[in-house]
Amino acid sequence: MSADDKGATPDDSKLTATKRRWARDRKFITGRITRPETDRLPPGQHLTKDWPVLDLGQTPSVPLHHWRLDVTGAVDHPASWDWNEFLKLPQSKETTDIHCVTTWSRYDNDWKGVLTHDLLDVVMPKPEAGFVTLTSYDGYTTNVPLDDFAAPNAMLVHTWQGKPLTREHGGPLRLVIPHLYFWKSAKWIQKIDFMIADKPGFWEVNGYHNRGDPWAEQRYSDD
Ligand SMILES: Nc1nc2c(c(=O)[nH]1)N[C@H]1C(S)=C(S)[C@@H](COP(=O)(O)O)O[C@H]1N2
Ligand SMILES: [Mo]
Repeated sequence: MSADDKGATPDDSKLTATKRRWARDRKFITGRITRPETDRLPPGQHLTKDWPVLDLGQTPSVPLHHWRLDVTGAVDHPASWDWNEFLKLPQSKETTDIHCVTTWSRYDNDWKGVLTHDLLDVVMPKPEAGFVTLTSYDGYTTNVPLDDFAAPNAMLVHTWQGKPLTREHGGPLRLVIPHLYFWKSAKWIQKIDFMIADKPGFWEVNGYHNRGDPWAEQRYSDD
């Protein structure tokens, strides 16, 4: 991480306070229930052609020669890959849509990277693993059920529209889980921890839904 990234704890920012208030007021909820099979655009979303940047006020800089991805927890084969080792995993392409809880969606993003499926084949989660916690180089965390992490089109991406993923969008490597709201797609990913018990991440303890299905409008937690 670069010098300007050190020190600040992300959770007292203005943006976080605003989003906490949105959760309390249940902003953007339409109450319509739809399905991905029939409705490409989830309820309460609008399309955007550009790609907005959202973060907690920090853009960590991780030089490739310092970069590592750790895979820990309830797996048969824990891993700690450097960049070259990571690129030796099977590489795939996917084209998927983005749905952000702040109501923008962006269609047809061309990604390249490693399918979570292919990662799971290498590390082999133990039968008791049911959840995954993602930790990022900016200190961000988010949690997903293992079944969502293992979705056929979920992937760890390093390339968008044929170009290296920019730093502001989470380069060198971020997660993309297309069927959940985009806050689950951790940028600047550093660690993938396989868990027996679920552990809510940053937005999940700040009023956001634990799962985040856009078609069911799972924007905020129920309490
Ligand atoms: N490490 C990290 N990942 C993150 C975030 C973050 O602040 N830090 N923000 C999340 C949120 S709320 C959204 S909407 C998307 C934004 O990704 P983008 O900036 O590429 O659009 O990243 C998600 N992943
Ligand atoms: Mo977001």
